[in-house]
Amino acid sequence: MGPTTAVDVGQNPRPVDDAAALLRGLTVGLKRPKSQMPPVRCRIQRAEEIGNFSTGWTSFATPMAMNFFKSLVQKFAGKPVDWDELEEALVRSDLGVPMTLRIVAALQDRATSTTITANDVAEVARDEIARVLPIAPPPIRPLPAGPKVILVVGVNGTGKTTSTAKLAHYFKGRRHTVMLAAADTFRAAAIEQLGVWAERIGVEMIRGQYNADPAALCYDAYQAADRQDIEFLICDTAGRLHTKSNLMGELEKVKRSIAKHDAKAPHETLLVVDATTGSNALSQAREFHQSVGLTGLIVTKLDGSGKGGIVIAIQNELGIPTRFVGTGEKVGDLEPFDGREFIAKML
Ligand SMILES: Nc1nc2c(ncn2[C@@H]2O[C@H](COP(=O)(O)OP(=O)(O)OP(=O)(O)O)[C@@H](O)[C@H]2O)c(=O)[nH]1
Ligand SMILES: [Mg+2]
Repeated sequence: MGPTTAVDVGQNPRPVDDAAALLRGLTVGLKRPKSQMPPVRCRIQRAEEIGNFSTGWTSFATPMAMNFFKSLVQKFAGKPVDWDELEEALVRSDLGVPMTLRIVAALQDRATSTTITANDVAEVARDEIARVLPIAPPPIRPLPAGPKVILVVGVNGTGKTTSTAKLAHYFKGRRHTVMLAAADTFRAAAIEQLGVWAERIGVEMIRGQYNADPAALCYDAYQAADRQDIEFLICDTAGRLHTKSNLMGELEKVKRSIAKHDAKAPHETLLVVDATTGSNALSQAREFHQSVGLTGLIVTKLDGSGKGGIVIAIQNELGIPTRFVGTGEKVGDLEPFDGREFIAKML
């Protein structure tokens, strides 16, 4: 691979805390200008008044999405809350401006004659989010013939390699055959990292030379998987900044080379986003989707972040469903996404 195709392994993009910037333009979409909104103040109840909405998903070290509402409650407990504060809290939870506007507008409809309680906020938010999130996105099943190819993409350090290994473990645990392709050829350590996982999980990994062309490697990996009647070929790729067009072009080339074997391959292109990067994940999803056409997300690091709003923002604004969530560093810390459980946990 020549220098023109070198993969950028610069620092992870810093999470852009642009909530404040977003808020400046927030009132634009409200049904009524704030000056005409009812003088009713939003009284958020204490946590103990709200009850426990948590169900299932016990594997989270921190009950991640509960934090969304808990922090809202803790912030405003026992004092009146105004619309500005409520909007800000919603935007800061990474739900995105359109979703925030939707929730606030629905609350406005209730606010004409009564005091809004925390229960109203929870109920309205739950209803509006439920309208957006699919309950269960389509499961990933093997094809009748030929390997199903899953291309794992994303910016640096989001958890691609770990998620590739977790997926292999997940499918193997369901008695499927799996092969890995170490298509992050830019760093020798990346090939080794996936190699260690492959050995631990007990799946074959196709590797190339350090600096080999990832498109050629994926092409070869498909042939190997097809020859061995493997059901799932999972390709780990190098981290790349979504803003660098040459790096996105390299990914398009990987897709084209796999499609030479099967026009529908890769059958899944999953973007790995780190939940802690907040709204930056939305722009990553937008750029990757435009370039390579995503079929879903793997949202990682939900265990420690206390944030999950990005799942909703990306579904709402880009229509890309979350397929799996990463809930820790261990190989078993991956779960298929379930919208109903997610909402139950969030509110
Ligand atoms: N807590 C937590 N850590 C995770 C999760 N997924 C990945 N990590 C950690 O995140 C770090 C980066 O993971 P990698 O899988 O190497 O990330 P990557 O996207 O392949 O990184 P590059 O190849 O350098 O772009 C590692 O320390 C992982 O253990 C998760 O769901 N929860
Ligand atoms: Mg990696």
